[in-house]
Amino acid sequence: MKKILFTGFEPFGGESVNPSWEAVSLLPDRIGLAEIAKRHLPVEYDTVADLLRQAIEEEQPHAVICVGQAGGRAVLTPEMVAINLNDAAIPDNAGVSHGGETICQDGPAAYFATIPVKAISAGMMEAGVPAAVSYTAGTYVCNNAMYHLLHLLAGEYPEIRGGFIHVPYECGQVLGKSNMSSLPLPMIAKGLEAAAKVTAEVLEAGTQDIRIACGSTH
Ligand code: PCA
Repeated sequence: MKKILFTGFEPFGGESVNPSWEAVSLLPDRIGLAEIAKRHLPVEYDTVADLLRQAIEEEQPHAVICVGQAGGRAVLTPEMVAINLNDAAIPDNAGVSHGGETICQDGPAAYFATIPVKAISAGMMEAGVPAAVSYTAGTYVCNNAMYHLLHLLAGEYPEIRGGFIHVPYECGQVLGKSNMSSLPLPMIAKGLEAAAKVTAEVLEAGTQDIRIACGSTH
């Protein structure tokens, strides 16, 4: 049995729900070979790193998958990479704004996810959930969280895998927004279930080379 810690965010940007947390909270406690733990995160640049560290210490997971809303995207998007940059037009929920600062002065420019991103995307589609690998998690709080997570894991918990999945608006959020993509919440949750299943299978198989786990051919 492998433990996977999922996180979801609170609402931001004038929304009353965040489908990331709504979907995470729908996940059962067991999915295939995985035991599921969950945490709710604030949309704040400065608190996420400590909260992730605390959750990892408490739960001792084998993998951490953070989930966030990417309003306007049409499909679930497992993220391949987090970059060392905060740069967003809107402040976070604590009122903090960033306009082009690095996240970690002593950190690398980017980290690749260490969950099997390509296999997760394929597994979601096999489960009937539209998905695509994304190569940008943006430069707001989600990318910041993914970068902090991967920086922490690389430095202190190299045996724990980490990554991020962006999800579209859920249907109720686009009432009154014209031409905006959305998916039903149960479908978003089903996609996250597929992600847990694939991640647990890869962990059980003990695949050492993440490029193989990612399904890369080079
Ligand atoms: N989405 C935002 C932050 C929180 C969330 O759910 C983002 O993509 O950065």
